[in-house]
Parts: sequence; C-alpha cells; structure tokens
Amino acid sequence: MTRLSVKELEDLSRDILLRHGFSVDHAQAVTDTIVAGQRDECHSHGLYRLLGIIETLKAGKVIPDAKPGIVDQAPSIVKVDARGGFSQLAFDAGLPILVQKTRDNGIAALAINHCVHFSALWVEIEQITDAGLVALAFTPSQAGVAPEGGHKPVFGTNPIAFGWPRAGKDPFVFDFATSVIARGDIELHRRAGKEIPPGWGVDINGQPSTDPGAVLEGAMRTFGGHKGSALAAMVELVAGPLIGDLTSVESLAWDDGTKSLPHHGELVIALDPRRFLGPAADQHLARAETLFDNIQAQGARLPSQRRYAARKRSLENGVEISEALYSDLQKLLVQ
Ligand code: NDP
Ligand code: PYC
Repeated sequence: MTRLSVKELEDLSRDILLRHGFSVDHAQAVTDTIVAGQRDECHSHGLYRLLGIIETLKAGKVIPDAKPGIVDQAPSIVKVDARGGFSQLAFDAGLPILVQKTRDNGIAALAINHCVHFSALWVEIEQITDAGLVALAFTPSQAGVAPEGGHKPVFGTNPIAFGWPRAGKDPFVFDFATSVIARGDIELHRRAGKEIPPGWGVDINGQPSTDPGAVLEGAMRTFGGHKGSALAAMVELVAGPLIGDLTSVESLAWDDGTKSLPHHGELVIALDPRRFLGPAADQHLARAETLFDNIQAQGARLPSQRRYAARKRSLENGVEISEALYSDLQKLLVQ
C-alpha cells in the first residue's frame, strides 16, 4: 500500500486532470469530489474514478472545458445545463441559487441536465446541510440493474441521498444505490480478482453469479427486492423525464459501447426547516435530536458515522491506496 496525505491526493488528482486537458475549474471541482470520496473511505467513488474519467475523456464522452449555463426556470426551480461536462461544476453553479430559492420559498429544486456523472451524492448533500437546509438528491446512471422479477438491465444503480442539518454536529446523511451495491464496488472486486457475494447479480443468461465480470455484463439486482425496484423506477422518473433528461437505458445507448461514465441528469431538492416551522423551529429540531439519540442509545449507528470517523483519520494520518492503483495513476501523469 502507498500512504498519501490528503494534500498529496489533491495534487495528484488535479495534476492528472490538468495534464489531460480539463479546465482549471473542472479539474478543481472534480478533484474536490474525488478527494472527499477517498478521504471518507468511500472507495467505490474515490481516487480510482480518475481511471474512468480519463477513459471517458479519451472516448470523447465528456467536454473538459464545458461552461455550465444557468436557467432560472421558476420561482422554486433552477436548471443548470452542464453542456456535456462533469456534474460538479454545474452543481457549484446552481448551489447558491438553490439555497436562495429555498430560503425564499421553503422548498426549491435544482435540475442538472446533460452532465457526465460519476460521484457519490453525499458530497453535494453536505454542502446543502452546511447551509442549514434539508436535502434530497437523485440520479439515474446507465442501465445495468434488472427490475425485481426480471433479469435484463433497465435501471442504473440510481442512488438516493438525504441530508438533515444538525446544529454543532455532523449532519445526518444517508446515500445509497438502489442496487444491492454500487457498480463501482463490483468493478473494484474485478480489479482485485475477487469474487462478489451471492445475491449481487446475474450473468447474461439470468443465472445468479459471483463473477464480477459476468454480473457487469449481465445485470445487478436491486436492494430489498420489489421495494428497491420501485425506488429505482422513481429515480428514473424524477431525474429523467421530469427534468427532460435521459433514463438509464437511454444513457446506455448514448454511451454507444464506449463504457464511459454515464451522461444524464440529476435532481436535487432542498427544504428550509425555518420556513416550514417559523418561531417553533428550534423546538422541533430538538425533537429530531431525540430521534437520533433513540437510534444510538441501543448501539445502532447513524448512516455516515463510519464516513465521518474515516474523514478524521484520513485528515490526521493520510490515506492508503493499493500499489496497483497508485501505479495506474502515476502512468496517467505521463501518458
Ligand atoms: P453503502 O451500502 O456502502 O452505504 C449506504 C449508506 O448506508 C451510507 O450512508 C452508509 O453510511 C450507510 N450504512 C451502511 N451501513 C450502515 C449501518 N450498519 N448502519 C447505518 N448506516 C449504514 O452504499 P452504496 O454501495 O449503495 O453506494 C455507495 C456510494 O455510491 C453512494 O455514495 C452513492 O451516491 C454512490 N453511487 C453513485 C452513483 C451515481 O450514479 N453517481 C450510482 C450508485 C452509487 P457510511 O458511509 O457511514 O457507511
Ligand atoms: O458505482 O454504481 C456506481 C456508479 C454509477 C455511476 C457512478 N457510480
């Protein structure tokens, strides 16, 4: 393993992206997301994503200097056209407007269109909870997940993320794929030559398989059977047709066999507790704390607690990455 400080991670990521022609703004925005993923030990969305990012660039499936365009769609809706660039810069452009609209109206939405998306959603959710707002985010990806009862890909891994701000504490955040696991984790198993656990997916003939390559070619399963399947369909609808963007099947067709990172849209919703509650806000937000206390009092942990602990460790001691990944990343600095 190779140990790197968070600052070294950041420099490595930015240098690779700049060397391959990303604009300074994109290189920094993408780096911020990748470093956050690695720092919080979300390995499926950390440094290894740089490999897919450069492959996507070489395949001509991302615009490295795209300038997002903002559309003030309605009093509570801002749309940002990423114009074929990575989603991060579009999110950064839309965030201040989303926050202002949410403060003005109590609830508002940001729709990001025509973006290339590779990231964990909590990175965005935390920026909204930092503003004292409740947040939800949804995005499809590329079809690779079968509906419950079927075995052909219709959905992407379609994550759902939620965040709740907490005064003086890390926010309550959960963020998960509606598939059993993120696709990135299956790709990491394939890179490491490891089998995946039973139940994650089926091969191209619809037979259960523990071979990561076979499941990536076949179909992943949704989590929680029909419940995950319905949630995956909801994500397709609200972050696809509702915002005028691609479903995961359409995104796969757009990919045209290049195996690039997915191109589609994202829907982010924010709610302002203070607008909902007025002068009673503090009283009701304190009741939320009771809920969290009741969860933790019985030894259960809150989602993101593992991540926050990893963050603290990484900021103090740096992060470890495998020699194989480090070597692949070093090659990107010269190729
Ligand atoms: P995980 O199953 O690893 O984790 C899901 C969530 O559950 C996390 O918030 C996690 O917190 C929490 N959690 C896990 N175990 C427990 C527990 N025992 N008690 C309480 N909470 C728990 O996530 P996935 O593999 O489904 O997704 C990983 C990432 O992949 C997400 O960030 C998602 O946004 C991203 N993704 C992105 C996609 C895209 O298209 N852009 C597509 C699919 C996934 P903690 O982190 O602290 O463990
Ligand atoms: O890990 O499933 C995943 C994923 C898809 C797009 C970005 N991440």
